[in-house]
Amino acid sequence: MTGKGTGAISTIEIFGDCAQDVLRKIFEPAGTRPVQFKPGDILLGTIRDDVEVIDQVTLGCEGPDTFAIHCHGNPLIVEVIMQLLGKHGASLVTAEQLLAKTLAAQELFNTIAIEAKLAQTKAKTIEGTKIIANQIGAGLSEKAQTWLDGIEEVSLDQIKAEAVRILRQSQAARLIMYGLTAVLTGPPNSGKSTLLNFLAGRQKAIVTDIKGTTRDWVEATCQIAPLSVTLIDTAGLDEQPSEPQRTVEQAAREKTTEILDRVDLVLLVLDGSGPAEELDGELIERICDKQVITVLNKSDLPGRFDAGRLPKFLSEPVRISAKEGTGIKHLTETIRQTSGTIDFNLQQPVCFTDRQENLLTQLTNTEFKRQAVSITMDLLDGQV
Ligand SMILES: Nc1nc2c(ncn2[C@@H]2O[C@H](COP(=O)(O)OP(=O)(O)OP(=O)(O)O)[C@@H](O)[C@H]2O)c(=O)[nH]1
Ligand SMILES: [Mg+2]
Repeated sequence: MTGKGTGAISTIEIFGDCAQDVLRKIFEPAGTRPVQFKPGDILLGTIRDDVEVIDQVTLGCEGPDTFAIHCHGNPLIVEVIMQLLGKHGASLVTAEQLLAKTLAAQELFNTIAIEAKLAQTKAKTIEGTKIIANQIGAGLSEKAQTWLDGIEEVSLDQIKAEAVRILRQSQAARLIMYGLTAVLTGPPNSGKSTLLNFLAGRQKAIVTDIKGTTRDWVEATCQIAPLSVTLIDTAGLDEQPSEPQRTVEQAAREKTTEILDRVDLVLLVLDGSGPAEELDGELIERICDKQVITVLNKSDLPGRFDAGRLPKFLSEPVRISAKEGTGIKHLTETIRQTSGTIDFNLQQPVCFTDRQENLLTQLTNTEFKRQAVSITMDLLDGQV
């Protein structure tokens, strides 16, 4: 139940029909009286593997089938106790599975509320936690309940249109809740690493005036409220790598293209103080169907860059100086704008799990009202 780091105490929860039988094999109470494992009792004793003492612990008897072992907080001790429990037949579940089971047993919450409580722990920003909290009594729960309550009056087309809107809103919501990943790419020496360092607020990546400084990719996180942005700085891509560097160049290129495939946003960083160079062909191919922000860097130097020569699919460039920090506000606004997260209404209904997304997608394709009712009921009360 506790984190994986070192602490004073760690807690291991054991539950299920045979929990007591397993405990009797590994827990030896202090004192001579036989133990009853009565709910409410807190027992002092040792965890033992046969005759070998693993740790002195307290055992909280939380219910007839639920117990909490409070051991010393060294992760190695926790690991040994977990293995011992496994040896005696306990199976390992994640804290999330346990929470889901506990909440479901209480029958107080609908499925969306349980999913919200689980998702809360993963949200990357405070705005993300608010979006999720808003889906419990209001938001998605309320919308689904309104569909069910008004099923006689509301048309199927209206429900489908609303489901489409919720799915659309959810794309930006997901970025706010779970974070946005952006890659810094472009020709060598354009200032990608300088920009990463500026946005991260510290010197994460090495900066030099030598082309090809960055080879391995470098990651840093920065807050561009309401977003938590993971920035990935990559090797500059050059059409003609120099001969002795070719193997390293090739490996760096492969890594960059792999990263480009999985990011939400591309920041194409170009040197605005030089002439508009020919962009790498493979790079263009990779990014042409992605969300791209063109960044013209080094605006503190006289500009010789002819933006008219840029490929047509690229948007109007944002001019910045990563070295002096000018234009950064415009850049962060453009990141919010492009990701659809600017002025995002945290109260609106959105989906935040794959299960919800699948059901809403099914809803957009449904032909009959009774099918819509069953999907909506599933949305509210289906299996977590
Ligand atoms: N004048 C000026 N120089 C800059 C600016 N941004 C970066 N530079 C300089 O440009 C050079 C290259 O900067 P880097 O950040 O290493 O460039 P990069 O794109 O990461 O280069 P590679 O890793 O080789 O692809 C360094 O000498 C920086 O100091 C800027 O806004 N203005
Ligand atoms: Mg670099």
